[in-house]
Amino acid sequence: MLTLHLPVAAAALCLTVHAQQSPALQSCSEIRDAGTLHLVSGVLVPPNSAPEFLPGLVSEGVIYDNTCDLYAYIPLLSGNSLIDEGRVPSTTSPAPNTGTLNKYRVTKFQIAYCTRTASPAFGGTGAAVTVKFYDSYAACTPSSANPPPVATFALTGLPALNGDLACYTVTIDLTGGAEFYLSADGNGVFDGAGDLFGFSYELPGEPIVTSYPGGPVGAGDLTPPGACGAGTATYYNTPGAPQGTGLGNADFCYAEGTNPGQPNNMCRVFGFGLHSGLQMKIYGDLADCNGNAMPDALDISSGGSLDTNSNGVPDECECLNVGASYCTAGVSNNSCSPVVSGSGSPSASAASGYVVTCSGMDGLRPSGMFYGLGAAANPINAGGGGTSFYCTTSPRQRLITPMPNTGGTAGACDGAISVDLNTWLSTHPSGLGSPFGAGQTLYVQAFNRDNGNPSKGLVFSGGLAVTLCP
Ligand SMILES: [Ca+2]
Ligand SMILES: [Ca+2]
Ligand SMILES: [Ca+2]
Ligand SMILES: [Ca+2]
Repeated sequence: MLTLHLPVAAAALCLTVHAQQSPALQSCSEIRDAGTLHLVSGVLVPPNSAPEFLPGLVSEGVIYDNTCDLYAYIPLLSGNSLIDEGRVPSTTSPAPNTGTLNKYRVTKFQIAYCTRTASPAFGGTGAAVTVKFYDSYAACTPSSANPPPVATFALTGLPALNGDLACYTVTIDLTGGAEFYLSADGNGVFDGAGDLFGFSYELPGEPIVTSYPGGPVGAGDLTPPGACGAGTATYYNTPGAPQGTGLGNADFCYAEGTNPGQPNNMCRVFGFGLHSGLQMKIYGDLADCNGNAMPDALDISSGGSLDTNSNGVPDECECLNVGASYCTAGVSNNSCSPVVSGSGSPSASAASGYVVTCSGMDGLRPSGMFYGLGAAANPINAGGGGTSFYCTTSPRQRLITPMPNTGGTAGACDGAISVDLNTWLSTHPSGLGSPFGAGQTLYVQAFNRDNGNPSKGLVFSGGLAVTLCP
């Protein structure tokens, strides 16, 4: 048992300066990293696990870091809570704390607490910590003076020891459905009006032992020995710093509740040269591929962006040109009418990944597929009864040689051919229209032999206009 339980020297000093207001800080020399609790599944992943067990988002970044060690915690009686303040910067926040988003999708947050509960291994239930987040929080005011919390997490069964005081950090992973949104600078704009957010700790059921229950761990120190920069250790300010003092966190917090065993319903000042208040680290999803300073996930969920391929990326950021049908398909002697379609993403550089298929063809017939550089709709012997069109301008480039068999069944319309256009383009650098580039449109058409058909003994599909992605 390495955790100490001694008043820190600073707390003694505060007795002479802020005797009526200072939270009674208690020492906690060791804080154990309990790992990451994936809230949706309930799985607690120990620290330093193999990366495959902790699949973080590629775009994830720290949006708030108030973890500068004070090696102290603030005893908090059950029924009471402490509300602290901070700021996550918007795009209008002045340098060096300038954000890239005006609203953040919170994916994780890290709490730190000391507890005197016992873990299930010792016949207890583990620690309980309730955390709430507030938009536009007015510093050092009661929760009732603010809008309702934007998120509340009543965490139970958290790591504890045998009932002796033990202190932990736990990262709460919200991915998979428990994420929430926090407004940057309170309302999305740095304007001095409600620029802060609030977060509160409550430890319901924390037993009182030898005068001091557990409580949230304190953090924040702008002066030596901590000397953590305000706003640092975040994606926007000194990302490499090991820890920071939370941006916008002033040297107080608000204590509220119904348990009269400690000063309550008042702003409590820390004083004694330390800073800020309660430990908290918040991670957000920084993905903003469309550059509108709003989370892409929100763009999609709000309907502002389409995500037709359900990959979580707004479609306007992707190249989803599956091809556009145009022109008219002919009809064969067996009443077959071939149809071309594309799947994948046509690319001027990829080696594969965009397949053009012609289906509905006469079964077991020689066939072909080609492209031209312009769209057309020129009837082929319409005066003689032909129903097919040339849907591309000349010249035309054959895509499959020799003529492939359509397969399927003789007399049925179940023949089909296909070609990966990306593969063809990348292996034919001098093909018609080369060099191939993004934005270039190719016009694809297919046909099969149909002896006796007025359209030169052939039946043609309609056209497929394919615009190449990079
Ligand atoms: Ca504001
Ligand atoms: Ca504070
Ligand atoms: Ca966006
Ligand atoms: Ca998409």
